[in-house]
Amino acid sequence: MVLKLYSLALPVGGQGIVALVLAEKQIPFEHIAVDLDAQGHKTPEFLAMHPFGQVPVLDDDGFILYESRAICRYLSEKYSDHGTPLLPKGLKERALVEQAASVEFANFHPAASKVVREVWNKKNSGLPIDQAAVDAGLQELSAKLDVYEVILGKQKFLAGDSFTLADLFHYAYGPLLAEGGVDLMTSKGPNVARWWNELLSRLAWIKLKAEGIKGTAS
Ligand SMILES: N[C@@H](CCC(=O)N[C@@H](CS)C(=O)NCC(=O)O)C(=O)O
Repeated sequence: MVLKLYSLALPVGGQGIVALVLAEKQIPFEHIAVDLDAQGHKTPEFLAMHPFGQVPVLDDDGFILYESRAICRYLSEKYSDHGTPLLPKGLKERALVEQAASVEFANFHPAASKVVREVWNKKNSGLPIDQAAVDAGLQELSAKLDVYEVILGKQKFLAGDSFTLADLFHYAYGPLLAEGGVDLMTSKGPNVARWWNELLSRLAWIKLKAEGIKGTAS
């Protein structure tokens, strides 16, 4: 049976990275749009799949998986021979991807999400922006990107010289910074800018941004 992805159609946050893995790997899937405004993620049926009532959720022939990064890892393993390789097979190479993925989750994501909550979520909902929270988030993110600048001065991507899942996880919140008027990803330093521009120019991402999340199963 074809994979089913329950999510918003907008390729942002967790559903953005899951949809990007599906696109990079050219995996056919059915998209089931969940209407958060109508509380579609809080129905008993949905909560039976995801006890926290969030999107995205993957249904692989009855195997239900939630948490976007876990879904990305699952798909990258299951479809390791399809499309773009995202997880190296060697023990040490894989460990370096997990190291960089942990850095994204423990360092980049918490800092970026503080900024995105203000400049993207609140802005789009018409809520007042807390400038002190923006400034604190920017200071934290800027310090994290200083370290990225050093790492990316020595290698092309975060886990070495190939694009991997560790880089891909940054599409969850990274693009929302610029959409919220924050240019840190390209103004911080030449190495971060080169890496980020390379990520933004990947064809799978450009297509996903232009078209939104659309099922590809015929
Ligand atoms: N850590 C989760 C975060 C999921 C998440 O925050 N999803 C948002 C939409 S992008 C959501 O469902 N929000 C509604 C809610 O939390 O009630 C993941 O990566 O899958």
